Amino acid sequence: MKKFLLLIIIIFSFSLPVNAKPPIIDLETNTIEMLNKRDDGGIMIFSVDIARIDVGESITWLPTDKMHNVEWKNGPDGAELPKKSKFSKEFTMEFTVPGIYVYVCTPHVAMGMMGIVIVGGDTSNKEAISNTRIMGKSKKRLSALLDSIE
Ligand SMILES: [Cu+2]
Repeated sequence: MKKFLLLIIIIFSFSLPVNAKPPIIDLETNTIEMLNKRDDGGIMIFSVDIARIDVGESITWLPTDKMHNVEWKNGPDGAELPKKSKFSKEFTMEFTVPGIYVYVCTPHVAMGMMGIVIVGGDTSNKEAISNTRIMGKSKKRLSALLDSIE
């Protein structure tokens, strides 16, 4: 069963745009970097596309490259979404409500700089998240990421 899932993940990774990383990543360090360029060639991009964490865990976004931030666009009902973080500053958020969250980088949203967080393995708000109002390339990227978490 695990091998089958892995195969599905691999197939979905290849169906994504060339500059997208394999989309499902378990966080080991609970940090996500804000980058001008990623190892796979993607530009203006977060180091992790889909972060999976448990309820009660935190994620820290690191300003590895400058002039990026984290702006929350959507989350599960009952979740409090903080206001956008300051440019070039570290930002930490604790996740207490399970579900899918979506965020962007304010100045680079049109270039596709966005990411999602799945808390507690709960994807029940996937449809609501797919209706998130979000600009430019980030809209397409959001659908691709959501498709990969079927
Ligand atoms: Cu940015």
